[in-house]
Amino acid sequence: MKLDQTLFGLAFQNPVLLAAGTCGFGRELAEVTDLDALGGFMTKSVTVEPRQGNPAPRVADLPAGMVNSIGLANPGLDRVIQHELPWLEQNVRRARVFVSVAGHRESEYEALVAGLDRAGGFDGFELNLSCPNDTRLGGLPFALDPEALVRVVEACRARTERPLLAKLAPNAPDIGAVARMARDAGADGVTVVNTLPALVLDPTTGKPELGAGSGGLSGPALRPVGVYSTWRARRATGGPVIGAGGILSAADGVQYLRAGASLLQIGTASFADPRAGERLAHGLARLGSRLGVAHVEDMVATAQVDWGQA
Ligand code: RRO
Repeated sequence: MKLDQTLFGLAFQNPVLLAAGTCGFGRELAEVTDLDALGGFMTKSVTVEPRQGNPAPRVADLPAGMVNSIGLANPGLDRVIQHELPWLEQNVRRARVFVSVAGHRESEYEALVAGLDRAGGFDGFELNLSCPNDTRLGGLPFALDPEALVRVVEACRARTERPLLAKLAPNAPDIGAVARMARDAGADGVTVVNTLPALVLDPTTGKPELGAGSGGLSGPALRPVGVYSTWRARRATGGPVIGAGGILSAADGVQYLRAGASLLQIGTASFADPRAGERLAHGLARLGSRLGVAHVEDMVATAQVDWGQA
């Protein structure tokens, strides 16, 4: 099965991207893997000011995944422009790079997109509207507040002509409707899903295992939620949808493609194996051919689910 596609006016050599927050800005990973073997990657979410992140422990391992509360640790807008983007411009050729941006206020997203847009070294934006660990000044993430979501996407759309993706939350009451709103507000595509709010307690002390308290669940436990969300988002928008959540094997990737994802993101899997992305791309090509599919686009949205069934 051939894996190349053109989406958002960009050529992707394969559909495998690394999820935001799982590969920093690419530098460390470049020492152990070939970034240019990937379809692309999303950077760690960038905020206007640098963030130290949350107290340790930041990660709890579970039998079917993990819970994290990193707390948006990142070097901040200025340093990303001065230090990270020039490195990406020099060192990444074929992989597509999306800068993930996050904030508390609409004005922060707008400032991030406007500031970054003047720089080179990347192809598009992913608006992180769904971080479970840094909600808006005591409120909900943007992806769970439809009016705020529409305002922030519209404001960012006005600031860039680069591809603009909206990363949504799995715990929205109707993720199809949210995806539709994001598209109507100007997003070129949606990424589904971010991690699911979760709490792990020490049964003896009753205290949370994570330094920050609650966190976000990722890994295999999240996979059916991601596949479902992909299917709903694709039905509601007609695509493009980027699927994320618990993808490890080629069979997992095929589930997401069939549900309607044009591109895939892997996250938790690449913590265990930094070359998981490369392996997934090879595995998808082989499995697709075994299933008799000539081109990856022919597999997208081929799920045999009746609307009444789900
Ligand atoms: O940094 C984090 O704690 C974090 C973010 Br910004 C996010 O979007 N999703 C997540 O699981 N962790």
